Amino acid sequence: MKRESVPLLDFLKETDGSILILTHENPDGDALGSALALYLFLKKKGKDVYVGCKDKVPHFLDFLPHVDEVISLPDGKFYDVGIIVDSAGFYRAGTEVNVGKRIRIDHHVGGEFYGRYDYIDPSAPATASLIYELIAKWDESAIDKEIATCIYAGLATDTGFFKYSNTNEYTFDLAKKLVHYGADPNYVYRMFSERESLGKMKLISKVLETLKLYEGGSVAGITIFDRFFKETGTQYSDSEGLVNYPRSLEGVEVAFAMIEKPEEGVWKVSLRSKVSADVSKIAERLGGGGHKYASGCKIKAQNYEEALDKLLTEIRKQLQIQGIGPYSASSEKIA
Ligand SMILES: [Mn+2]
Repeated sequence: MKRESVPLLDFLKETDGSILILTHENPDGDALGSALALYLFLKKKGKDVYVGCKDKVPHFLDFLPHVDEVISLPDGKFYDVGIIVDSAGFYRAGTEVNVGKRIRIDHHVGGEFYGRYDYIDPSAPATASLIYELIAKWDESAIDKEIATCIYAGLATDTGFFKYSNTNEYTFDLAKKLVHYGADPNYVYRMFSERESLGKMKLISKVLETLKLYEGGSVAGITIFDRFFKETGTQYSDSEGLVNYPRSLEGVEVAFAMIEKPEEGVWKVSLRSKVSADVSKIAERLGGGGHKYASGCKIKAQNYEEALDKLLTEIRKQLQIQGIGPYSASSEKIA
């Protein structure tokens, strides 16, 4: 379902109440980039606006302009309006949210709806691109280097720095505009991808030891046990992006990462597809959601084996429904 930006635009122009912009827990570049871009813009427009998140800003995003203004939620305050970005619903905030009107800006398929001010477009490469559209319709001249950098960071990270299937003419067109307004592609890439710690490298090494193939090589997965974080002095946010290792194997169509979360008693699962599998269907059947190529869910189980079994059962089901076998370059048609 596609929702228009105009009702939201009119609402934001008129409102004089307090506005809290918030992201999902464990924010990624698109979530925080989108939230900060909208926050900086609305501040310029004289709005009483705040930006918040349950988790501490992760190291790989601490270069974003004005991250020190991100409020740690819950903060016990009431806001007239809450705008959640890049999330299928307010439940994704992972914390109590005390707001009057609820609004969602997002590019995920499905999820919760809060009314006519929601701005949702699953065809958008990133939530950040929706933020751009919203701002451009209001006052494009307000886009400065800081706002452009935040939007660019969201667009770049959600497209895997312009290589995933959501990379198209529009994506480059928008990137060009953002660079024109002052975003520096090399700076954003270096800040995001080339500031790893030695601990993170040791974590990757441990995680790669768990790499396994299933279903004749069309499925690959890694497991991140909680003890790995302790052994390497890393934390949960360091697991971001590791699912791309199993995806990079030849022949793999569905890749997954299972992350142990003992404090919640669940296994957090990240799912990725390479060409044709729709991993959002797998995630949805396990109580999660996302996009065709990138989705996630949480699995409750007595132990690791049970969680893995639940996951593999749903992956197998989806591959059967779609009639997908091991993928190779020669089987990919160039249309
Ligand atoms: Mn996104």
